[in-house]
Amino acid sequence: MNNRGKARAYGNIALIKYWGKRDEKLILPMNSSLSLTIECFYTETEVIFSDSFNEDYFYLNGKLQDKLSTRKISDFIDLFRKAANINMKATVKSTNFVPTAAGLASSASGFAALAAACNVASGLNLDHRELSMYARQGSGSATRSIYGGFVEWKRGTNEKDSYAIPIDDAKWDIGMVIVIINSKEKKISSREGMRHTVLTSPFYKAWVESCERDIEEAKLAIKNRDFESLGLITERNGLMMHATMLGASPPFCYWEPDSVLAMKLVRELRKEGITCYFTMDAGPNVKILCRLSESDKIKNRLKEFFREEKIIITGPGPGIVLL
Ligand code: FM0
Repeated sequence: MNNRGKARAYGNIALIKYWGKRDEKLILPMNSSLSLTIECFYTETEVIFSDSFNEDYFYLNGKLQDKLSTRKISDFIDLFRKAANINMKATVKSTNFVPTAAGLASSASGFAALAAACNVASGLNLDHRELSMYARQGSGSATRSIYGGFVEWKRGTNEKDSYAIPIDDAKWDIGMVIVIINSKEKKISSREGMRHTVLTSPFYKAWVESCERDIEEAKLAIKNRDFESLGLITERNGLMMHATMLGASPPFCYWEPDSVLAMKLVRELRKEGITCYFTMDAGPNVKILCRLSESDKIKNRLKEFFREEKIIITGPGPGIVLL
């Protein structure tokens, strides 16, 4: 046992979304999802186990965190402590590396980095597949951040076969342009939003069925390097996820007027021959799947309406890195 581990994990953006759990404790999803790991945003986390600690300490960006957020980290580390028979408390130091002024935060890179660091510190030495199942229990989207490029998180049939697998390294002129749109409204967490949707939206069943089709078509498009098909599937899948929320009771919506503006601009760019497609998650930001070689052109158009520092270009990111 090392007692210490440090790792980096990158964020990911889902093209086929995870939206809804069939088991809230084990974080088992209703449907399989597919994402692109991105290099512009990552988390570095160090975990140290020691007999000299009286409790768990969690530092985020250099600041000691309160009881509530430390509790979430403690519960997650308990999974490793239990499996490796460790009784020691831990100190966790985590840093988010985010493009300036972005306001992006990610539980995906956070829990993937924490899982990878715990894996080393606990001496468990799990392989990537097992590690993705541990990360899953911190946050669903973290399952996919274990790997780079295009990644599938398999729905599975039980807690032992719901894990991520790498699909393709995405090194074929794939990129994203992220438009940061500030929201004045209080955010509904994805955890809360998806729970409410599963419970109340009559569109939910149709969503899960559509995902079955979308994920197969998306994987085929990646295999054939058919970027246009992949983009169209991405766009319709994202829109359908947001439609489930509009059908919830009471309904809710993450879009801001500027989100709609960015989405319209993507459709205009497409008419002009630039292949790019939008998707949105549990917030107002718009993520544009594009050819990395065309990302500057896309940024230039967006600059007519959005401040330059709010437009971030990124290529595909790698899987977890041990530090
Ligand atoms: O990433 O309740 O992982 O597939 O980003 O922690 O399991 O924060 F658009 C929404 C991510 C959801 C789609 O949810 O939820 C996606 C979303 P948790 P997450």
